[in-house]
Amino acid sequence: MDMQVIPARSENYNLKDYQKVRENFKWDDVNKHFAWNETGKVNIAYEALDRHAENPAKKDKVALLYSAPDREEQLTFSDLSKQSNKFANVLKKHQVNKGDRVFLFMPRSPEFYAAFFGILKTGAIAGPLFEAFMEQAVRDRLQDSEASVLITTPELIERVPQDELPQLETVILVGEAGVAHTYIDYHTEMAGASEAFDIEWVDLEDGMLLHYTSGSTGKPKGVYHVHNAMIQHYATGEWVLDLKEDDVYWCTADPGWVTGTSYGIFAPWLHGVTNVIRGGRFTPDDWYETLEKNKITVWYTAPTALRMLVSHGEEALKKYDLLELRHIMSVGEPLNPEVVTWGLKAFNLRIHDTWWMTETGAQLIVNLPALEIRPGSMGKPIPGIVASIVDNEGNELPPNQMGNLAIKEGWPSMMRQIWNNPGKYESYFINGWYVSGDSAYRDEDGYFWFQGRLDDVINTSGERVGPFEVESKLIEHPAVAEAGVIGKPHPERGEIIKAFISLNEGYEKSDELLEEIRQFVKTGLSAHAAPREIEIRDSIPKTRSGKIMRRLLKSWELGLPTGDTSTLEE
Ligand code: 6R9
Repeated sequence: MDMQVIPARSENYNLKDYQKVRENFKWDDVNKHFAWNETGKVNIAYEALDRHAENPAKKDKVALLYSAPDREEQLTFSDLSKQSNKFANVLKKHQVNKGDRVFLFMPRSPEFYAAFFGILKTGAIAGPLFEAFMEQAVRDRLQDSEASVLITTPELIERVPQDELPQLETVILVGEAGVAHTYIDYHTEMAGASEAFDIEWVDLEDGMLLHYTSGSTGKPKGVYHVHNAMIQHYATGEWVLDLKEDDVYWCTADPGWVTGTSYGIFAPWLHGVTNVIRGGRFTPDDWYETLEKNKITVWYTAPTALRMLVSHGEEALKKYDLLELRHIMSVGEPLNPEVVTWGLKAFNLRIHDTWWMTETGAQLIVNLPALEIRPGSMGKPIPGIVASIVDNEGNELPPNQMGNLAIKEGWPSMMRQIWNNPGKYESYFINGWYVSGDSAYRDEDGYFWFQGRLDDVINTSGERVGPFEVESKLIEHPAVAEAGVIGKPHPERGEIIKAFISLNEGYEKSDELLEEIRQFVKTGLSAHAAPREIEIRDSIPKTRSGKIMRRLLKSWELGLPTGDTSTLEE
């Protein structure tokens, strides 16, 4: 087969000799980059902020370069270190202790990042939530985690059903200074708080982060990460993000998603690099403007965004001067080979695909600057990671055979628990392998090729949506009797959400009703979980044990053979 190959970058990279590095690599070698290696005292907030704030050569460097349509702000490492100290003091005043869950439900803003690190400095566990979440999504996560403190805004507080959250003791509102009469006001509290804080030293295996993510069954699960993950955030920051002292880095992901924490917060700041934070939703021109205005050098984004830029056309791009941009990466869904080819032409740069998951905490299979790219492939495992394709019993399969993409258990940033659900956690592991739920194959040269999800999880514009959550919301609507939800392939968004429903007695099909049902999910759960297409059927296919046969719905939708339907209910 004639395969297109994009040669490795010619600069002198640390990982030039990939195979040699892989063979000699030990995770312990990364430890020497951290203060705790000498002091024995651990806290990721110290390594990412305070260490730089204590360094005379670093303290006045811009850490956070914030730009939103209505606000521009720069915070140095020293500023951010002090702001987060203040917030840690605010939390202490409200009795927050190590291990408590403190949630953030607010847009990206300087206050978000100060609060986030303030939480970590108390030894508490931070839980960032997407600002797009509606009441039910917020309730499920705050209930499951038993969060005792929530930081949110006057606009979003309406979506927090406080009477159903008995364990939620404290709500802090970030709005106009002083307006939060009946709540604790962020700005008032911060004004009265000290800039000095005795950071809580923790163990590498102590918790720091809870990210909720969707599976194919049940409610979203709380993926629990510990401070030890910093080892891998740091290492991949060097190898994959290719961060250098003078870089201006931009990760477009929201911190409600794991990419927005591991790579929107930790990796750049562990390296002491200037990090651009851009709030709000953006049009293609906003992307280009942000890149140009901030002279961004390293950019981590997602296929959906890149596909939007492709369809926006090359003329638009010509208006901008993006000569500073030197390194681009992508994550979240398959990166189409055409987009990689477009990137070469449009930016004269390679776009480096990276594969990982909320559960894995950091990148695992990637295209390193030092390796040639085979467009369409996710690349190869980073040093320290053993990846393979296994069958359902956990036996390795030979090259070019499709199977479960699996990782040998025990890398630094691996999740340590599913919150309150040990059984779920155990179910990820078979025969020493972490089984990802993705199907893939590996070619003879060790490149991995993504094929699809093996479960029913939907990936729409890079966001994981659990069909069960959407189905549950749909059947709360009085007109809906049953619902089955699938991902339907879509050229720009990867997949869109399609719902099949049956109606209760007394309801007639109409466009108004369908729109009402769509809005019901949108305002009850979240905009990205609302089905773009709804189809009414007399009944929804189920197994004899009552499980919705999404696989069958999908085959119908795509006009594919329906396969084994022996368990289908009459
Ligand atoms: C970081 C993140 C994980 C799922 C994963 C897979 C899909 C992620 C991908 C990719 C193809 C890539 N995915 N990266 N598919 N190529 N480079 O995305 O975490 O939100 O938990 O999603 O996303 O299906 O299993 P998360």
